[in-house]
Amino acid sequence: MAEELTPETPEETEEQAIKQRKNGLYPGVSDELAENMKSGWADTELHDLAPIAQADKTAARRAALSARFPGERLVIPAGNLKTRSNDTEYAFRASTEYAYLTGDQTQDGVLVLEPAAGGHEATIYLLPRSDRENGEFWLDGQGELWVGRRHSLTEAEQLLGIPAKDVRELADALKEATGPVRAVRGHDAGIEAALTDKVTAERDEELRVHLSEARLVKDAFEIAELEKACASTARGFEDVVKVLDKAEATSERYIEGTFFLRARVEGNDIGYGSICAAGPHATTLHWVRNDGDVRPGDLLLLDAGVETTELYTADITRTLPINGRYTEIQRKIYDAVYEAQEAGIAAVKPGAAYRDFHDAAQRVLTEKLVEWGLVEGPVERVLELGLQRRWTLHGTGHMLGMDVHDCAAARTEKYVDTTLEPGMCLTVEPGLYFQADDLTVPEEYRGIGVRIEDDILVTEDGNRNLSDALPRRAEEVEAWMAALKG
Ligand SMILES: [Mn+2]
Repeated sequence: MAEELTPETPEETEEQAIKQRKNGLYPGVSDELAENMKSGWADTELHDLAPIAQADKTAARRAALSARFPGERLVIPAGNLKTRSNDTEYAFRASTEYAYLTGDQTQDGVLVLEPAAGGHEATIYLLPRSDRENGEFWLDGQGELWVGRRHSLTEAEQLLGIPAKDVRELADALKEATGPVRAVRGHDAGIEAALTDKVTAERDEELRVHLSEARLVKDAFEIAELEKACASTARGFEDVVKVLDKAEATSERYIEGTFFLRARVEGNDIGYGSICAAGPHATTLHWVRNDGDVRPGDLLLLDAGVETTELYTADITRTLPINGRYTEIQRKIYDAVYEAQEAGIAAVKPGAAYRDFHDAAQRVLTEKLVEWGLVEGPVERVLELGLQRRWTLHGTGHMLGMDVHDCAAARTEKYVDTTLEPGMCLTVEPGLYFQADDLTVPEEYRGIGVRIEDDILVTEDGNRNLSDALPRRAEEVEAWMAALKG
């Protein structure tokens, strides 16, 4: 086998040298070293592993998927590494569909449900442990010596409760497969290439839609994960309040970095780019450059969420006075948004229309805008024409789960036109935004943006605010900040 490491032709020499350079490996391997590296390694196989905590839940999710598409082969890839620059990659994050159905997060993994008597047989295709004999262990960029130990296929089977096979055999197996196939697209170009003459965009979209709608109602494991995400996020917000003086001395980046530290220590990552918007940046809905000044007297709009190790994210916004006290005009706008959010949260209950909480919050905001003389009433006229939207800008919330904008592929009748059910989790996040250059409002309003966002679980008898560890009422925010700053 050592011969394989020895280049045979000049072209291969160059090719191999490039590959080795790309992987940061030393070119030129003697037969003696190649032989030496094959042996002297302990057997580290793990035995009798207990299944992962959500194994019974992922099995139930696969059973629901199986029942929806009888007799069809279903292919759900985890996805591959994405290049950031040259030979460096972004941190890997498994596709939501794959993680939801397997509980696994391994790059290049693929779940396949194959039609069988009584439903489907599931197989998870993974890269096995690195071979020591052929040198891939230490000469390949994805060898375990470079990227760390993987689970063996036997270990993966025990953990996930799904039979496992070598993913390098999958593309050929799919090419030879007969019968109807559907795949989740957009994650694994190699798998898609193997299926190119077997799938259609329309049928694949039906699979994607099903997996989005399946996640609308959360099971007990998912609710516990969302609780964890909210608890970690609340601690991240506390971390930020404690270092606002350091942010004042530097920039919004200090806030971003502080929150990220909490996300990485307690979870997998942030669930989306943190919006750390001080002063007039708060009026930019997706301000993620986070390179601005943090000034006492201004507001900080912080919209951020920790994603747990099992990939469930929180999505919380607080708008805080940087020096600890709201000014009169800031407080007036803040209280209006708070009142709108209260009305929105009150409208979240089983049997209510999904649109109700949005309508309730928009009505309160519109009443305030009319009352302040910023738009001419009556309120009904403003709502009908949507004139309030110059300052309310966005919808009042969305489903929350593994994706921050969860279940995004669900059909309208299953999402925005649906009625709420226990187990659904959504954000309620009204806001008011007065752009710094908005000449239609008095000068004192300009450059102020306020949003308050909480994560609300629909329960049997109403709702539960999963993010209520963080204060919302203005005077409670001020007292909380004063206590944290000591
Ligand atoms: Mn949100």
